[in-house]
Amino acid sequence: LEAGGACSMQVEKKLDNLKEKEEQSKERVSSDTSLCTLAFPSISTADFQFDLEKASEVIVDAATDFVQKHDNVRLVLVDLSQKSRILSLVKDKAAKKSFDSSRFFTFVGDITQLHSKGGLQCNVIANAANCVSCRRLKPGGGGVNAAIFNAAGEALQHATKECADTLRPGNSVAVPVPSTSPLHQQEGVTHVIHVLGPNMNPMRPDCLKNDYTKGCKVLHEAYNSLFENFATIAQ
Ligand code: AR6
Repeated sequence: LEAGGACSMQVEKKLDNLKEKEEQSKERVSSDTSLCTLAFPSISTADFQFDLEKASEVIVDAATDFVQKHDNVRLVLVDLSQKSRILSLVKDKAAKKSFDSSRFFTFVGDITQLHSKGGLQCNVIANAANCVSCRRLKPGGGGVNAAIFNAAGEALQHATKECADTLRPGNSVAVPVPSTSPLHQQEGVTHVIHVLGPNMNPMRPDCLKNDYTKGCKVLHEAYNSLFENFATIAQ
């Protein structure tokens, strides 16, 4: 009986330690507001059906390269679920590289509610853009594009139209979020960067038909373009 009691005490202590560590990491993440932060979804890996393993390599290469070259910025890969496979692949691959993990990390949450629900302040968020008709930037579609346009309201549609109408795969465009937008007011997001990644879904335009040599090149270009646009905003 006594041994059992000691055992459950040990388990409780371990749980307390874990909770404490979780709280500390949340505090570290939310308090570090001196760094300009970009939150981005995994481009092309849901509706556009890009291979997750290959995408995770591109993300880790592009992101670690970027944070090593730029001071005072943070990159955060976001997905909706704790069980997200792309988040765990990226976390595992990033852990094998030696770099400052407070400047590139993963986070579970809705990219449109990171501050209000997650306690994570991000100045800039990226959108996996909906260009399914003629590469034209527009609201709707599904996934993260619909979520961002819904959260930002009409103001973002108008602002997007002023900056660009179309986008080619591998490119991105930065759009200032008007101060009237709820995304600006409630979440503190000043810019949305629309990114168009490579498409492997035969039901969508410009399908690369499993050509991963071209696909990885275009995905790399998409992340480089996204990060360069972010660097300009962060300056
Ligand atoms: N917050 C964070 N991550 C999200 C959210 C959200 N609210 N919603 C989705 N994700 P996808 P794609 C993650 O399909 O593959 C769209 O319909 C999701 O789990 O949005 O580049 C557009 O209209 C995944 O990890 O983008 C385009 O036409 C990631 O965001 C087309 O799909 C990207 O998923 C682009 O396809």
